[in-house]
Amino acid sequence: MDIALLGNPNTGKTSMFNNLTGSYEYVGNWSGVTVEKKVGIFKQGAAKLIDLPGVYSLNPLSKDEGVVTRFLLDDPFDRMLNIVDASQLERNLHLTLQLIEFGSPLIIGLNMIDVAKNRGIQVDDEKLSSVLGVEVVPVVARTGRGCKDLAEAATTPYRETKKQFQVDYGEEIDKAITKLEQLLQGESSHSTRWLTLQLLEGNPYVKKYLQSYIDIADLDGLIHSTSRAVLAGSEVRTIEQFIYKRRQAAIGEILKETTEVKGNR
Ligand code: GDP
Ligand code: K
Ligand code: MG
Repeated sequence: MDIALLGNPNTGKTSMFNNLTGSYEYVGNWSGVTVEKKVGIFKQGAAKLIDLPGVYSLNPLSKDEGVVTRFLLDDPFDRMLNIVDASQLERNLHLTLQLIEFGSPLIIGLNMIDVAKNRGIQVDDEKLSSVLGVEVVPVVARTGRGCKDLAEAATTPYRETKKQFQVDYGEEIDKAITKLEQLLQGESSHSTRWLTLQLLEGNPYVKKYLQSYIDIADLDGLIHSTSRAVLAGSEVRTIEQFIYKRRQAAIGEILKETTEVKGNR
């Protein structure tokens, strides 16, 4: 089983990688960039853990960050392990929502719960799990607390039981998803919802990928017509901003249900 390790920068991915894996199978660079590629073998069992660069969003700001989208598009893997910083949940969930949209089996390692606690932030991991429809395991990667449970959960064959959280992006984006579905004619195995959102956000790797199936004029037409419709009567100026704000609003709702901040911070 191949498991992709994903998360924002500085959330404890490397600490977790070292906790979960014993030996390295392969060390090299990701193609086209000088970012080290690390693949580790789980201490128990034969599953592989693939370390990926830390990113705040899948729409890359640099070639290094593009490694993540290219990996999701091109490399086969079985599931995603998203390391989330419990003390920075609001920021971290932007990536998590995009991973949910991608649609591969997902498990969350809710890390830094010690830091969160010290700041008076209490995250209800069970509630977070039920709201997102994703398994959540609380951990402290620095001390190893919970890491065995996470290893076990991550390597246990996946059963899809819960309905996963869906951001409401509104009618115009839903129309764009339907339109892209028509243009693709079943050619891609990736989630059309995810492809549409990344295309509209300006992810260049997703656009390039879609160009292997769809004429660029049709893709640009879809982007422009959706932008025009979405931005009419809206205070935001770009469709990327529009999508960001919708995710932000959804995250606000998620936090309301799952997080409590006590005392002075
Ligand atoms: P990465 O950038 O996601 O690979 O994160 P690192 O594994 O390099 O961790 C960033 C910093 O956070 C390091 O100083 C770690 O020791 C620390 N760290 C990682 N996990 C935890 C945790 O659960 N609690 C605390 N207090 N610190 C952590
Ligand atoms: K780091
Ligand atoms: Mg790291």
